[in-house]
Amino acid sequence: MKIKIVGFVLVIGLLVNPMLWAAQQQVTLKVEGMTCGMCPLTVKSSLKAVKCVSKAEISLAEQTAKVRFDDAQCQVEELIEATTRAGYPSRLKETS
Ligand SMILES: [Cu+2]
Repeated sequence: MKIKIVGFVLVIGLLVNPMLWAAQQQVTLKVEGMTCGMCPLTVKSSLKAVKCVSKAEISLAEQTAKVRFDDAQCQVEELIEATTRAGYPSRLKETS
């Protein structure tokens, strides 16, 4: 009986709290055109400006951007668009 109640409360909690539905996803983008130490900062801020992004780690050496975002709020295409608009065209390298 007690377990049933706990289960019921959990289900209601899931239904009323959309935050629990949010799915974090991490992708690696291959970013082109980064040539100096300032470039990764520009790429990072362009990604952070996208509302669904919670974390962006840019590697100048590897020419990549590891991005954590909420895929309930936006798609990878928006991330690619953001870096491209900032002057650094990117494409999806891997999903994890
Ligand atoms: Cu630069």
